[in-house]
Amino acid sequence: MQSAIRVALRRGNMGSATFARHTCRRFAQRLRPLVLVGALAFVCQPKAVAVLLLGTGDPAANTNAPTGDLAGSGWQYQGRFGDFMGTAIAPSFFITAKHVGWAGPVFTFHGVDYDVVERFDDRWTDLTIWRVSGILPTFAPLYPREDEAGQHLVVIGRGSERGSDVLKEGVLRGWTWGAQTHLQRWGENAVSRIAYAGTEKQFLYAAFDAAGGPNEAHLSAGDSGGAVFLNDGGTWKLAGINSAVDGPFYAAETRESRFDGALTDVNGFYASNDGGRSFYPYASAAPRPSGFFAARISSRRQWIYSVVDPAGDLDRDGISNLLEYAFDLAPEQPDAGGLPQFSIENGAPTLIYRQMTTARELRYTVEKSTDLRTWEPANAEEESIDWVDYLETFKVTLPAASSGRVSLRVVVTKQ
Ligand SMILES: [Ca+2]
Ligand SMILES: [Ca+2]
Repeated sequence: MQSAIRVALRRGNMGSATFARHTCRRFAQRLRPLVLVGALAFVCQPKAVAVLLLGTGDPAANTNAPTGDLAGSGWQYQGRFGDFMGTAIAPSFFITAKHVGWAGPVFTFHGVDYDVVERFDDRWTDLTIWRVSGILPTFAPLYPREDEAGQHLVVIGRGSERGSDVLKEGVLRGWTWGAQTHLQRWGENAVSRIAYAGTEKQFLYAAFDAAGGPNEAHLSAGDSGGAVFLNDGGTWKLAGINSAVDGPFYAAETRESRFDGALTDVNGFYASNDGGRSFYPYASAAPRPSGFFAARISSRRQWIYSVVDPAGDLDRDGISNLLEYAFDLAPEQPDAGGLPQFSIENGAPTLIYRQMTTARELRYTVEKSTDLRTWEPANAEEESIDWVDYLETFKVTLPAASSGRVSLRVVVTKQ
């Protein structure tokens, strides 16, 4: 896949970049991938369990598409991928959690089996896009903005029942993970905050609050690949892929007391960073619910569009989806800046452009032409002039002797 953008011969400075700055923060929680794992994270032993509800342990609860205000909130975009789930996101693509791996030969969507034919792992997050043979009849729009915190959500997973009560000094704190029934179930929650495990690896985090409504939902092993939807001005859009939960927990300072569960308050229980050799207590003054992590779609949507339709132009601004990704632009709307900028400095033609340092699959090549028909490598001096998070800005300078008409362009090649 190759795409090129020609830069107009005009003076000007680099437009105002509108990218969000992402700050690396340490991941405070212990993450529990939503498949059962060995000592190392993401060693996959698929075992499907599901959305647990605060208000009821009824195994049949919320196992049909939601209605009323929640009608159309993502249930219609869900398919089955082995014991797990995937969400249709393009005519021949679905997205799921990377750590579930190859879960089966087909994606079953609206009762039809589609052969799974190609895999695209996200290098940075727990997302994998799979291509299927054939055309899926419908697919989910992607949530387009990084403003998810505080929003109400609908989460869908494949399911189990609530397990046994977890009590602390006689008070109900939640439930262990229960019997696995592989039923698809939906629940509700809210995005408590965005959790970061590095610049690119971002999650929507939702806490299992005791004050939540009856549909307040938590996740458990096997909900991996299920989906979180947010309502964007009346349209439900895919915002997250179920990835991990807090845990495991220890009832006492013993390895044998380990359990997994959905807890509205973890205080009084213990955590361990070394598999049960040493422990520390949860002991905050306020109730501290456990929660789940969904791989964030909005921060990876450029990559997603570059996979499912690289030559397409979603916002019809003349910039292909691949180039929107390459230059960190908004695939859904025309951008005010961020494109390569040509100028003349002290008689020397220069080009300033940005690279996504995290897009290791992209190759950026600067080319020059004197007639806009024949292009050749610029072979010019290139220096890095700025680097903020995942965006590095380069300045390419041709010798001042390059007189006459000359054009420069950046060719982006996807490997
Ligand atoms: Ca575009
Ligand atoms: Ca755009």
